[in-house]
Amino acid sequence: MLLKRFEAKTLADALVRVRAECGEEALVVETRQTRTGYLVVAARPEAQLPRADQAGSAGVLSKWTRGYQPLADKATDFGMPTTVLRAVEKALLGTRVDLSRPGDPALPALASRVLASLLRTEQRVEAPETTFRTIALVGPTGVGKTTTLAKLAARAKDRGERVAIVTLDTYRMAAVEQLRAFTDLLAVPFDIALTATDLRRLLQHHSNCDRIFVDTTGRSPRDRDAMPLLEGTLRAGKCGTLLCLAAGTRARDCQVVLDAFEPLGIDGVCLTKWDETVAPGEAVGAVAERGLAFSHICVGQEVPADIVPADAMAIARAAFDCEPAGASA
Ligand SMILES: Nc1nc2c(ncn2[C@@H]2O[C@H](COP(=O)(O)OP(=O)(O)O)[C@@H](O)[C@H]2O)c(=O)[nH]1
Ligand SMILES: [Mg+2]
Repeated sequence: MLLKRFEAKTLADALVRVRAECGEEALVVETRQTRTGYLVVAARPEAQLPRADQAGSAGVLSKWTRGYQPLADKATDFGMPTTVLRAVEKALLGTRVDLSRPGDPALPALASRVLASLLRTEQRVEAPETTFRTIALVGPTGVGKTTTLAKLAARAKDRGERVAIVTLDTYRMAAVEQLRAFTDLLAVPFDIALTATDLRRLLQHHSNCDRIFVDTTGRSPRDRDAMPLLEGTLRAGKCGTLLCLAAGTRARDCQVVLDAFEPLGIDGVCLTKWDETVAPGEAVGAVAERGLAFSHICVGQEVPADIVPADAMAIARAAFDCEPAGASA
């Protein structure tokens, strides 16, 4: 069960119990006064989603409850997988909202909170004190790795951090020139690493920097030989890894990309090109089903403006209300 109920004489006592059992990160879905005290419904942080590609047809074919139907329709249009929507519906049955008929005004907000509790976020990328100092951007070709790196580097510089940029992408000369022009503009050091040893040396050289961003060559997820090499290089540099995934990628293709890049150890996912799709839910669902965390959402080509840190509530609201998460985040 995704949600757990806590009852106590006072609200404070109920919240203490929530914290003790679900941890500081627990998301309170609902608070209610009862005849004997207070009831708090909270989402368990360890709640696991079923994977759509492994779930078979269980629960997929049956109808939605009448109350949930309009929300499920919106979220389906948004691309959210049925398995995720079914998990949210099941959790809502444990709350006081009335699912037997449409129109309960509390439902959209509550459904969003439940969905948000299933979406993890990775915030260390922009945290002031961080273990996340060296950050590599990986992903398929053309998804916006270099653009996202430029946005993140500019934001870090804006916060007053000392930034350096290293690229492993020497596959295309134009890619190096693209980054060089940007680093000149930002006035931050820029280096090229050809090997794992190079990368280690350069990271050592920039050890006075607060944040080092590492750009990588785009890899087709089906290029099996390339991945171990990239993995070895990034491991040598002890890099945190952000996967760039285009928000409009279809669920099946997301699975292929995630399968290919998961061995690198993905710390966070940047959903890029959110502005180019009306159905980012397939990508959102695929990432959430694996328990991976969302790091940022990229909403356009402009550097550094078109990026927002991922906000689980904003994504969930977008799914149910069809508001763009980039706008409401
Ligand atoms: N619309 C849109 N375009 C983007 C976004 N991020 C990157 N792009 C564009 O996608 C293209 C490829 O970007 P690039 O950073 O070179 O991709 P890379 O090959 O993964 O490094 C460029 O034209 C970028 O301007 C985004 O969030 N929205
Ligand atoms: Mg690039």
